[in-house]
Amino acid sequence: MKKIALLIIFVMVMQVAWSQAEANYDESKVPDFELPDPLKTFNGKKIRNSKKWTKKGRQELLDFFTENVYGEVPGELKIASAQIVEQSENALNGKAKRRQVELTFKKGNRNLHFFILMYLPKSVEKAPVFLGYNFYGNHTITEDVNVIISEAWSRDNPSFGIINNQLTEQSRGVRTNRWAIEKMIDAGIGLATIYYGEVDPDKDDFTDGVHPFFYVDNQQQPAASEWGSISAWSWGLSRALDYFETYSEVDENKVIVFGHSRLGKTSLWAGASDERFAGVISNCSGCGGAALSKRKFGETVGRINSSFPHWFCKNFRNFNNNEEALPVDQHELLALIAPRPLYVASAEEDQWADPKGEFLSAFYASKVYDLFDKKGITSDKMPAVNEPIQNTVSYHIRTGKHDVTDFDWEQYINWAKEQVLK
Ligand code: GTR
Repeated sequence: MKKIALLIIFVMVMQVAWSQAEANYDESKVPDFELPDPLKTFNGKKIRNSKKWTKKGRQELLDFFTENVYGEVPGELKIASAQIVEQSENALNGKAKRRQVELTFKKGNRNLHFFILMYLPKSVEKAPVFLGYNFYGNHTITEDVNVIISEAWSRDNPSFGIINNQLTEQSRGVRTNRWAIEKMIDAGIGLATIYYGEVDPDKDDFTDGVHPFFYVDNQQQPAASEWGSISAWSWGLSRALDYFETYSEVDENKVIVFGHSRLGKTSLWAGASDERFAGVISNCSGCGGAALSKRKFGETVGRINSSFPHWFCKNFRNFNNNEEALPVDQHELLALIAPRPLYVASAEEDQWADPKGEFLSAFYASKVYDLFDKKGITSDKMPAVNEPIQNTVSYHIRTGKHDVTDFDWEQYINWAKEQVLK
């Protein structure tokens, strides 16, 4: 038994080593590729104004990304009930209000619950918020002992004390470094966060989470054009926004959706597919997020679909090792967010996510922002590290690794004040 376990671990380690070894990190080996022009329709017609973009170009791109990349949501599922299960007027040493809201969804005999943890500035009656998922439960983002520990499945992380797929007291506060809550509150912006595993556990299993709510007959998994996990997580963010529309303490017109890494891919898709989000932040989102797929630098479409078969819809696999065949690229995902403010950020040591590809994507998306007279990224030359470019489309690359830091939040807060809240 022990030998088999060791063998399995060995094979897994080798797979990871192989997948990383295979990745290209050499700029001179980036293939020649032609990027699709977002200002041309699929049959080659030029898009000359924002009206044509919104009606034609945007719509056909949105349809393509829906059916071939992230997958469509197969139906509607509304909030069955929303309950504030815990609150305080004196959180964070009296700086903020805390609210914990449970949203419940029902269909047949199925139930789904997720909890939104909010810290809201006392100085504002109806607060703008950053809305973003966390990786290991709401209780990990703060030391606050009142934050409810999720009962949902979690990936193990022994260094955080997470074993047997369960979240416990031991992991309280282990991710405080990624959430500059006090800086947000000081700037008059709230934070709303949700544990993503409550909407859909992050594993290749379509029997749990929200997916099965829409199965017909004996369906076991979504159809090829239907939603993977990223689309399911985005769905959850939109439901949180539905809730804010009914909730007086949050300004539903000033909700900025944020996400890191796989959850940055999620925030981009949420912002692209739901135009109610007032602004979008993608932190180190990489392949299938902000990075251009056709550069094949770092993680590739084939790699991501084999390591994480549940993230995208099955149709996306048609482009495994076949990025040339993609009639779109990720700059067009970013363009779907226009004319709303967008912030793309990278980290210097996060080559797996292709910082240059993330930057160029923001640059090429800016063409669409131009149609709306909104300033994007005006040069294709990458800025120096730690020197943000802040316009309606913003970008920075900071020193350090794949992570979310105070530096990142300082930029997001600054940009939010200038571009979203004014
Ligand atoms: C990596 C994956 C990336 C990124 C990251 C994360 O293993 O290859 O695409 O999403 O996980 O979400 O932390």
